[in-house]
Amino acid sequence: MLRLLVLHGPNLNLLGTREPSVYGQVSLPDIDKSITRRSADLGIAVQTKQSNIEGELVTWIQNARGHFDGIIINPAAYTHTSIAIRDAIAAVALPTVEVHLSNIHQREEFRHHSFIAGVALGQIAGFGPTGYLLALEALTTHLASKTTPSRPRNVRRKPAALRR
Ligand code: CA2
Repeated sequence: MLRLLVLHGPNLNLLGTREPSVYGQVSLPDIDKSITRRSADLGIAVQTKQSNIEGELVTWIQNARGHFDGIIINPAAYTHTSIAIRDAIAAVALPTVEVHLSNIHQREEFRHHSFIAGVALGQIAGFGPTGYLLALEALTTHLASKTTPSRPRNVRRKPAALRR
């Protein structure tokens, strides 16, 4: 069974309590519940975690090696500042999808640059909490395509005429 780690960065624990015009009214526990529900439908295992501390996120990413097949992360404000989180993702070499609730490219200039995007499989931004579900689907499809057994490369098939 595929195992995915979902990480939420600083201040995302405030979702649903402040700034609803920017980040909506859905709380983080509600987002986590919908992630868990969709994972069950997809037949995968997920663990969700939130931290306001950069080093804690770095440690969780480092420890993911050997325990998870991929990572979904909303690094929140650390997206725009954290070379440490970027380096941790590059070091564990697990396929990672970057998620943002808002479309960071339509917002203030300082949110346009992501230190994470360059080491991520892809970025999903602007779809609100649905972005996490899109990331689950994308990462599951990506990982399934990597693990589907294929024919050994140097074994020749019989010519069609000789196959029965
Ligand atoms: O759009 C996103 O998901 C962000 O990662 C959210 C971050 C922001 O710094 C990024 O540029 C884009 C901010 C998360 C703060 O969440 C709050 C939620 C409720 C109230 C206040 C902050």
